[in-house]
Amino acid sequence: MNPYLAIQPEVNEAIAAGKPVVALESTIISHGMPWPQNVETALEVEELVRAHGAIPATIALFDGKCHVGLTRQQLAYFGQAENVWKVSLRDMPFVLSQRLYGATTVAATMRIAAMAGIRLFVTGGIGGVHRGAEQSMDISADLTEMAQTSVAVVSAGIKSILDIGLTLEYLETKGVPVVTIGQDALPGFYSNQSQFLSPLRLDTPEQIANMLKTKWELGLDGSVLIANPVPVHQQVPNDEMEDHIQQALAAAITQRVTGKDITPFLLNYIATHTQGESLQANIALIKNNAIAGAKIAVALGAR
Ligand code: PSU
Ligand code: MN
Repeated sequence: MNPYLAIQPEVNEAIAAGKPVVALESTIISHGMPWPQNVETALEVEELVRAHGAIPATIALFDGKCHVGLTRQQLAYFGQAENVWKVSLRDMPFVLSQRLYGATTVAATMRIAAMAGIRLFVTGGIGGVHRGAEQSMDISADLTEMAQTSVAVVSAGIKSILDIGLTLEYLETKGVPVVTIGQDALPGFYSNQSQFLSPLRLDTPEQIANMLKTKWELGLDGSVLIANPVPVHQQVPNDEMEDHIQQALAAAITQRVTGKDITPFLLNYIATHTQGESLQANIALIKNNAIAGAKIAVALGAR
């Protein structure tokens, strides 16, 4: 047993018994959404996973360990405390050895889920290749992690604060399949459409579970990006978001925001400047992803 892992008993039993488990990240709670909606949403997401037959395991760092499965109190702490680090792979050894509080990104959550034996992970949006990356080289460690760690990721597509085309190219280079549930267009996070076709499409949780199993049985390590469109009545159309995104990107440059602070800055700027409309879409899509993810985990477990 890995000495840095602390798995909640319920989660541990489910993993040991081969029952469906869905990993959840904590950066979205601490750095991706404002309080109190962040905590309310995190609790609702856990409930939805349970209601659809799987055990939720929210992942975060504290007391020098990678915790897999949080109590309500721990979850609430991560939604309110100001001293929580945003932890991607490179930050893990520092935050653990210093015994700090760390909220895990997609990359760090995937790695810890894999250590614990969980194969499916649900989030809102992944990090990717940023606009202007040909100059800044800002490419999220989420992508390199997806290339090597065998945990499937359910997201609402690729967010248009990123360069969607370059992110798709990067995933193709790294051998990461991108499959959209139930439609031909790749969803654009806030909107159920982006300007890109999805490289792949499947329509049922069973088909997706089959594809995951086939990939991993072939010995092709790494993730699959499962794109789940936001429900149409809860989306914010792309052209409406684009203005806000442009302003957010300009503000990030003026305020000299760099490195790991860029993504939280953009998310916060957009949420503030859309009078919460984007936040409502964000909440709707993550709940929608929780349901889809639980169904895929159940189908994966039934095989
Ligand atoms: N995109 C969102 N919401 C989020 C994030 C991305 O719509 O909360 C978070 C995720 O935790 C993701 C991280 O893994 O931001 C990516 O950060 P970076 O771009 O610094 O790698
Ligand atoms: Mn970055």
